[in-house]
Amino acid sequence: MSKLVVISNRVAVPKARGVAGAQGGLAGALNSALKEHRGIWFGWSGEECDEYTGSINIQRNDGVTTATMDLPKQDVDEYYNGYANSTLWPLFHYRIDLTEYEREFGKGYERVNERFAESAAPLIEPDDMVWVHDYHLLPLGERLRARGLDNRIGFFLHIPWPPTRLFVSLPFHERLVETMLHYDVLGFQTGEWLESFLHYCRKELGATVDEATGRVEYQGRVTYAKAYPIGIDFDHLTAQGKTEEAKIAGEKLLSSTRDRIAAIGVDRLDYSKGLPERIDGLARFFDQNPDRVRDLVYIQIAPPSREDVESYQKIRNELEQKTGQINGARSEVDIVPIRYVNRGHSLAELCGFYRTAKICLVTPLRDGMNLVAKEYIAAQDPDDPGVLVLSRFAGAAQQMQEAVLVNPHSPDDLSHAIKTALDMPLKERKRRYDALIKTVRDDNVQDWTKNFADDLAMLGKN
Ligand code: ADQ
Repeated sequence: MSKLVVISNRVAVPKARGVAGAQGGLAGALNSALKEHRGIWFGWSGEECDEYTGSINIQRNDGVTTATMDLPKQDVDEYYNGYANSTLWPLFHYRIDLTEYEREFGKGYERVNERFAESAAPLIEPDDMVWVHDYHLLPLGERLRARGLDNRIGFFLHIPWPPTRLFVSLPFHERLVETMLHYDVLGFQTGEWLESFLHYCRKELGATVDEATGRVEYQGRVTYAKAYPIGIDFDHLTAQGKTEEAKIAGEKLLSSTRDRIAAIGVDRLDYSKGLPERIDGLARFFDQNPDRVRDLVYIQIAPPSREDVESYQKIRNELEQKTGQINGARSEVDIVPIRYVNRGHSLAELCGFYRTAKICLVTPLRDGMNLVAKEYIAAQDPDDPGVLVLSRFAGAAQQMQEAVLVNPHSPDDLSHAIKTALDMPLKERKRRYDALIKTVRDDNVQDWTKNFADDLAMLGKN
């Protein structure tokens, strides 16, 4: 019987939900997928070793088999902190100004992808389906093919695909995309990123592209590219929202905000999430509505991430400074307008916070999808739902048009959206919630997995 082999940079076991959350949406989504399919999840352990040995550590946890390998420090510096997080991540989030084009990073990236292929190949049997995840492993499919694997191999990109004009600034961009065309199925979060990818294939590679079906033919191989918007594990989240832990967290927030409305933001501390811009928007709101400092308290939950990368240290400092400035200018003895919490929380606690907060600000400058937007809606009380303020530039905005949509670069737009949310009558809150909950509940992570796996099974053998 064939099995599913999932390969991603990191592996997170189901129990470590708090940790998984801090690592990003990928972990939470895959836990559900792996429980459903008899499968193996392979990736880097997160540990550094003195020398690469190729040995892997296999564990069985809660119905999921995980296999991990350690990487030497040079690999972590060049592949993970380097090419993945200092080159591809900023470039794919349209931040060409932050993108570092170091030759050594590229070499490390190729070397580690080869190590992934070498260690994963023995785990893969002839009929298995292989599902590779995210920007760390774009060339892995080609590396596995070079080892003689003709399995169905699919790839899903969790982050945006940039417009061709930005992408061509990457040295060896053709080579990178050529390696991707060794996958059978390529998944993107939204039609927008898919369109950019197909445009690149046609314009820069001269591939034969059928936009209607996503069929890309290049050098005798066929790949199908399609959009699969990721969702949340709705049932799991709803269950977490009913726990005692969620109740206590919600009550704690409520009692500490007293008669003020709580607005919340929950983001990894990342420049793509538009955090300083959000604080500017709040400052503008308080400037334009000085009498409302007593109405609103904003809670920003932002666990640090990728702290070895310089641009992440900068964003942390910038956020701390901005929060300090606005609190310095606006606080009263009994009032602090912004609370900044620099750590992770369990999903149950987050659910409690989401339900208590009457406004959620999800305002990334660019985001593949953004699961916080969906989690917030899922956690609401249907009889008294809160308001989601959502960036137009998050992938989630394509499915969530009934949110209050904003341009996160504009402090005036943000200020206006906050005011709209604060003053929104119950009837309109309910109307918007009823539309939003539908997509959050129906287009969930189980569907996402099934859609991708079904397509891989069906389209993969070409
Ligand atoms: P991320 O950039 O990490 O994921 P997102 O989709 O918002 O972004 O997922 C974050 C996850 O981390 C959420 O599930 C959230 O609950 C959790 N989280 C955030 N702060 C937390 C905290 N303080 N404590 C605990 N958990 C916390 C990438 C892409 C996204 C895409 C996902 C999934 O960048 O665009 O939506 O993958 O594909």
